Amino acid sequence: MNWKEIRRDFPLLTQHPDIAYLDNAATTQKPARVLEACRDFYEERNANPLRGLYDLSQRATEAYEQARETVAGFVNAHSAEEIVFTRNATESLNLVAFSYGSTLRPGDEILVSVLEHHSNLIPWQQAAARTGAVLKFIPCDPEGRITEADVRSALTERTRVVAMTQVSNVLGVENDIRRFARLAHEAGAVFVCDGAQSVPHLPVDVQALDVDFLAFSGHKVYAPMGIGVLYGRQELLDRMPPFLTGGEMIEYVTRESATWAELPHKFEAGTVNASGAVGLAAAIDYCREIGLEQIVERENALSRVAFEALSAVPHLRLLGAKEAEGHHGIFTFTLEGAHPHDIAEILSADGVCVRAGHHCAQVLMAHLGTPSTARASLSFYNTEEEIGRLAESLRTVRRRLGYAE
Ligand code: 7TS
Repeated sequence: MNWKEIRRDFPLLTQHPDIAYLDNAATTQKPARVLEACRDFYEERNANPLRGLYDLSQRATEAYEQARETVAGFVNAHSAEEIVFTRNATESLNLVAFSYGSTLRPGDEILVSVLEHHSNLIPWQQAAARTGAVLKFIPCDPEGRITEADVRSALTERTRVVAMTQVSNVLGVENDIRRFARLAHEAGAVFVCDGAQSVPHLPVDVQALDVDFLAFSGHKVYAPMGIGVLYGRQELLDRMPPFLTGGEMIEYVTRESATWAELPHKFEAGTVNASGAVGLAAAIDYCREIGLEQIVERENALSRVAFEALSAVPHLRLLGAKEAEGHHGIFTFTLEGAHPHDIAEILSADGVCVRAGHHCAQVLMAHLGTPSTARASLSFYNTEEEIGRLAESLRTVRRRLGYAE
């Protein structure tokens, strides 16, 4: 695999060779192919999909529904009806928490882990507040690991929902979703998987994992911003009330009431982001052409380089797993005596992009006793040279802040 050549598929990276983009957990860069697919939609097929009877609108509808088929195949859904397009993982998780969450009763229990991004926490806090359900937390150890015993001891006969991320956006640790979903099902609960950080980096198969819902964002998997996915098991989606209401999601409307459209349209109110969906399909095709296995291998190799390089930086403390394999390309760290925002600003002056702050995971930060960290996150298009720049720049931070060494 010629990774140098693959990197040239990304116009922003080519046009800005001075930038070492290491914030891929926040969003990824876009290959030219994806940008062209979006442009092609607007130049060749643009009309409001799912409405018009004329040819152009039908072409728009076909492109949109073809994208849904591509996504369904990518996550191995049973059918395309199980794929709902949303704006992002956040909206997908809100949809589940609002709609499936409306079936919760006072005293029912919702389980989340302390690793969760706020997008897989606040919607459940709100669902609990609306219904009288109780929100409970599964703890993790200092390296971010959650064991089967942790999940077993949190489950009760009142647990109705277990919502958990597959890969932590802070620590990069991977949860054993297949096993935890089985435990949830044995307890009579549904399992909601936040795939925002796993779908871009691992093959994710909803049938093999046996999850009831999977949420992810297009923009983290080389597609445009503004398109996201919710996979839901058909029998559950069928029984759930709509989330947003209005045009396109209805079957029949009177002055007083309405009936709902078939899946997945029941959950797609209003004009959809067809060009985004087409861009997402192009991004999936692109990743498949490189090969998911190759992507995993390449990102593991880069992870080993980053783990070694960061471990050798004086005064740096790496959070999470004590070996490269447990990171999935995500490296969160503190540097003694340096505020993470100062680290990010100093690195930025050297052209190195990293994220600093609580990473929208304040419960985890409180659990770990660290209010704020810096984070570098990798993609297959990153290079060993960029990781070297990161480590070199980090070595200068304390000096630039006025420390003797
Ligand atoms: N879930 C996880 C695990 C995430 O990492 C993120 C975004 C989301 C949900 C929400 O995704 P969105 O596309 O709806 O915003 N995570 C990050 C991050 O780590 N830095 O910026 C965004």
